[in-house]
Amino acid sequence: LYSATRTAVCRNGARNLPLKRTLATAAIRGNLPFEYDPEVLDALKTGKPVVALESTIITHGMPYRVNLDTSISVENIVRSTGAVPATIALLSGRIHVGLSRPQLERIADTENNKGLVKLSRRDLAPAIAAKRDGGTTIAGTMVLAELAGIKVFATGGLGGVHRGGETSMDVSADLTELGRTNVAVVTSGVKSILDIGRTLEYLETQGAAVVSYGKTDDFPAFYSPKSGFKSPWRVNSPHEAAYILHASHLLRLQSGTLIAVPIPEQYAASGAKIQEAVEQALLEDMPGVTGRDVTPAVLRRVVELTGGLALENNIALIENTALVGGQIAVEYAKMIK
Ligand code: PSU
Ligand code: MN
Repeated sequence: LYSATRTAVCRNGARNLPLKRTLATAAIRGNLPFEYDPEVLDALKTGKPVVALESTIITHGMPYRVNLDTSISVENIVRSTGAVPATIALLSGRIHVGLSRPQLERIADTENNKGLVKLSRRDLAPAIAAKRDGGTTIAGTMVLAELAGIKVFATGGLGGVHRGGETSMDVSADLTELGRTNVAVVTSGVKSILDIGRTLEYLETQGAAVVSYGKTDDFPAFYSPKSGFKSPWRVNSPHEAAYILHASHLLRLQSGTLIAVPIPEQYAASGAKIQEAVEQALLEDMPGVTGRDVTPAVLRRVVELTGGLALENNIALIENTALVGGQIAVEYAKMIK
């Protein structure tokens, strides 16, 4: 199968290189307000591995300085694997693929930059038109990564079906995005503040591949390596994961892949403690908090309740997905060469 698909790639030539096709079209000709970091642009043009990184986690997911330090450390971890990091964000309505240090500071400085928006798919066009600064969610980052020709995207936790979502209909657009955009999202699973069972059902309906990464098929729950649910698939190496992406692109699937990487084992005990805080936070009234403000508000409360422990785990799991994401991107780049 491996050599058969390789031949297919060669025979179809450019048709199997969506990257080059994308770069030759709107995104790079300037019809869209794209700004590529020079290192990222060079990597995309020459077929070097690139890993997209989201920015809602910086603008709305963590407090100032920790957010900046984490984003820098995550980029360095991606670099250590031989891949190029591309943090994606909106600055004055322009789509930035890869941020400089001052640009990272601009979106991290939530105390001074008051106009930062949380940008899911629905928000992209209005925020571009209004020339806003903002952080892209998983859904928003997937849309832009695909346009930029980036196939692998690493982050912390996927949005999902909120508890009670079957009546409130609060279901993250991250899930529908995985049904319509073929980007691999490397995460530590679904946050335990969500309804994990229904989230997995929804992903199945959307046709997204769900793959656990590691020694078991447990589907991880962000702060904890286990959620009590299983993934339909499992891989245990960057090569196997990359091969799934390769097959998915050859099939011309327009749906994505969720690679679920459990938080490292040494955090499992604290993960259980954080879970108790999650349950408490969900019981508390949060007057006036609705829609896109729900996830950040609950996460902030969990950090408060755990005296920062949740933040520590959050950093650890993102650093871990960045490492795995970089390794997968490196293997995938070899396969399509
Ligand atoms: N995980 C975190 N902090 C966050 C998020 C995830 O620890 O801020 C963000 C991600 O960007 C994810 C988004 O895509 O929350 C989901 O938000 P919503 O449920 O509103 O779609
Ligand atoms: Mn929501």
